[in-house]
This record gives sequence, C-alpha cells and structure tokens, in this order.
Amino acid sequence: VDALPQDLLDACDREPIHVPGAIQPHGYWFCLNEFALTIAQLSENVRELAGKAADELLGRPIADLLSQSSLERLHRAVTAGGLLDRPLYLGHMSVREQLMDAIVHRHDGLLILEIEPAASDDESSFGTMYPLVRSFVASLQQTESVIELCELAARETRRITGFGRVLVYRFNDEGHGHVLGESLEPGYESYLDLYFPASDIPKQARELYRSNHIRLIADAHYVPSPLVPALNPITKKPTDLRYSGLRSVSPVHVQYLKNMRTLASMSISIIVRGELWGLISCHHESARKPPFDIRTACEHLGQILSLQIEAKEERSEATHSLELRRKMVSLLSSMTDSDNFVSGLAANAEAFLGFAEASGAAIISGGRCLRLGDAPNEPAIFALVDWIGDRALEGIFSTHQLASEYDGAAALGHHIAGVLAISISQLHQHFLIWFRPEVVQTVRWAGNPAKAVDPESSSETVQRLRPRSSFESWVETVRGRSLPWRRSELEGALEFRGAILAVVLRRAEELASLAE
Ligand code: BLA
Repeated sequence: VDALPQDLLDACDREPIHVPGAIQPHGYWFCLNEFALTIAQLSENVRELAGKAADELLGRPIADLLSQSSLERLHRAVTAGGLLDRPLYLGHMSVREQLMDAIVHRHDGLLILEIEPAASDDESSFGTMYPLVRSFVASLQQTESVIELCELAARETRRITGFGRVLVYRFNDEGHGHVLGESLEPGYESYLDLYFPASDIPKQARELYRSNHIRLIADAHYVPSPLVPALNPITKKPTDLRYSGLRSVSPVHVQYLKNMRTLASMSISIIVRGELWGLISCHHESARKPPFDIRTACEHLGQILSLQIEAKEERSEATHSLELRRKMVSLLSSMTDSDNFVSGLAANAEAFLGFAEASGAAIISGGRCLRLGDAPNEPAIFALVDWIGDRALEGIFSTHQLASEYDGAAALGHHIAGVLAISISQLHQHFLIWFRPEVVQTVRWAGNPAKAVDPESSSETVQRLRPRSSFESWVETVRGRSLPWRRSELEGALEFRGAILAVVLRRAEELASLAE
C-alpha cells in the first residue's frame, strides 16, 4: 500500500481535536464555577433556550435556568464527591419547562454540564436499557469465535439503535481496520470484509477513543456552536472537551462522512488489554440522534463485547500455548536422549518444524549449519544469521515480512517471507531458525488507500486536509508476507530457548564432573 505523504499524515495527527472550541448544536453546554454554580463559559446556542445572548448569561447562577429540584440534584452530584472524567447521568431535568437529559462530568479541574432535549416516551419505544443489553448477553453463549461475537454485536447494536448500517471492525498491526461483522437495513451498501486504511482515523483520535468510549455525530450538516468566551476564564486556556458528548468533531471527518453519504455516525470503542482493538461503527443516511439511554446501552454493550473478545483471545492463546508446551517436552526429551542436541533435534525434524508451523528450519552451531525441510541454501542462511546478529534482542528475532526489512532476502528464495530465530549463545553463533512461506493475500479496500486523500475535493471548510471521496472497493494483492507469528509462538520459542540453555548447561556440568 502506498502511504499518504508523510507531511499530510503528520498534519492529520496534529489537529487538536480535543479542543475544537465549539460543540454540536443538538444540546447545550455549560462550564460551571464549582462552588457558586455560576456560568463560567457556555455554548452560544443557549440563546435559544434562555432567550438571552450567551455573554449576558456569563457569571449568572445556573439556577436561573434549572428548576429547584434539578438544581438540587446537580448540587448533590457535585458535593457528593467522586465526580469523575466519566460522564454521570443526572436523569431528566426540567429546563425552562423543557424536558432535558442532563449529564455532568469533571475534567481538567472543570465542572461541565451538558443538557440535551430528552426523547419523548413514544420515541423510546425501543424499551429500556437493561432488557436491551440482556438479550445481547443471553446470545453471547452461543458464539464460538470472535467473528461470531462481532456479527452478534453488529446485529444487536442495529436493533437497539435503528441505525441503517452497523459495522464491527478490528484494527490490525498496521492500524488498518478490517470489517468483521455487519448488519444492514435494506438499501445500504455492504462493507463486510473490507479494509479501511489507517489514515482514516488519525493517532490522536484513536488515543481519545481509548479514554472516551462513545461518540455521536448526529448530523453531518450541523453548524458548530462556539463556546463563549473562547478561552476558559478559569484555566485561561481553550477548554478540553474530550469527555464532552457534544464535542464538535473535526471538519475533515465531517467531510469524510458526507463523501460516504452518511449524515449520522456513532462509534463505540472496543478496548482489549487496555488498547483500542476496534470500533463498532454505526451509519445512517439521514440525521439521527439516539436518546442518551440508548447510547448508554450501546456503551455498555461495547464493554461487554470488549471483555468477551479479550476472554476468547486469551483462551485461544492459552490453548495454543499448552499445545506448544506439549510439543516442546517431546522435543526436549529426544534431545536429552541423544549425545548432542543438534542430532537430537535433527532426528525429529518433523516435530521441530511442527513446533513453529514452519516449512523449513536451520540449526546453526559451531560454524556448521543443518538444514531441515524446505530451507534456503547455506551461504544465504549464514548471511541471514550475520544480519540477525544483535537484532535478536533478548535472544529472539521474528518477522513475517522479511523482504521489507532485509536487503538480502532474495537470496533465501522468493517464497520465504517469515523468519523466527532464537539465539542459544551470546558468545558463539548458535541459532535455531524457522522459515515460513509467503502467503499471498488479497485485501479488499474500501476505496484505494493510496487515494485516501482526495486532491479534487473543493470543500471550503477543509482546505488542505481532504478525506477521500471514493469508497468503491479496490482489490490489492499483498505479497511478501507469511502468516504472522502468534504471541503464543513467540513466547513458546523463548521458553524453548530457556529449556535448551538448561539442558546445555547440565551437559557441561556432567562433562566437568566426568573430567574430575
Ligand atoms: C474520526 N474516522 C473517524 C472516526 C471513524 C472514522 C469511525 C470516529 C468518529 C465517528 O464515530 O464517526 C473512519 N468511519 C471511519 C471508518 C469507517 C467509518 C474507517 O465508518 C469504516 C466503515 N480522516 C481522513 C483523513 C484524515 C481524517 C485523511 O480520511 C486526516 C486529516 C481525520 N477522522 C479524522 C479525524 C477524526 C476521524 C480528525 C476525529 C473526529 C473527531 O472525533 O473529532
């Protein structure tokens, strides 16, 4: 894949999306003085609600807008302590006779209140939150694989939210998103199994999505409502909106959505082992604002999904580790039965190759090279060993795309793409090396990733940074890669190394005692 120009990627990564200075106008935003509960900063659109310009409301008590009981609830939440970055739902509030959902959180020392018009009862005909998520939980037991989990999550999220298209995708090692599960309303185009280039979601956005787990863009045609005044009077800086549900989103991304003919988008983070594993991504061709309790149900579903994925992945790695350990024990016993460990391993070539699911292997010891299975020629192996040298940090080196790292790769034969090497001695060249063949992969991209940025776009808001405008699938053939080395395989190889060192050490001791 041809990457985007680096300066453009850097510019994408640098956009300070947590301080946009404005909100989406489907709700109202206040920063309150913690003690007096007076308004320190607010969104300009509060004018619609209060009938007064935003700057006339600065310094006024929030009590001017809230009913007495709402004010008491806010007061209790603030004084009870424990108010965190995580938004806290205060329930319905009556604001100037309008029924609102109120959400409060504290971040960077600031107290932030967000209110949005609440759904009328007939709008939340989907029912209440817990029964919704309960059906997801009940179906979980029938899923065997991570893919099935993703399909179920897509289906359930669409059922709960009514979005026209829901995708569940996983980020691979290079940050590209791969759609594993999808649920569609008739008429929506399928993105199942497509890859989305990493540059679609810049670094700082991924970082933000690790801490804030749900985002809604209710209407891509929205006009942002600026915060007044622009600098926060308490901190004298632009206010950090990373936990504000109403945060205005990047204009580049808004253009992207329009190009995709998606006017509403909601995404929910999938966090596995503390990292952003993927997203549940919801699209709708017209503006759409699921009520707060539905969004909370989705966030909850995302958390359950995350835990289930983690459990399934851990279980599969643990089963695999156990299998590797069994193979290792049998290899070790054949090594200890024979006079030297090289001949012990060579006598069990099949088991040795099978240990790492390799097509070929080599054992380098005492200046000699023993080749097993489909291995490259000797000079090429020695050259590789020289190159690996101190790259075998902590005794191990691995790659599943050798040619992109090693200039001499061609000499090994074009079909070899994966190398796993463990070094047995730091003083001498003692290596065990496994080789894996190239597996040609066909990747279907959603649009040519090399054109991830559209030079023809003529949007006014997005002058320099332009997202692509085509999502038509584009097939790329990826060469030069083997199946990747799994975590359990790398850990197993290191364990094997430790065991060999122990055997070698014991041999040396036996020899020493014989000599006495
Ligand atoms: C954010 N880009 C996003 C988000 C998604 C995508 C899901 C999170 C916000 C949301 O929920 O909508 C991308 N949307 C996708 C993908 C699919 C999808 C991959 O539905 C797959 C089906 N975007 C670009 C380029 C830049 C860029 C070139 O294409 C760089 C300048 C930026 N994307 C960009 C930014 C954000 C973003 C800045 C953050 C938006 C925000 O949260 O403010």
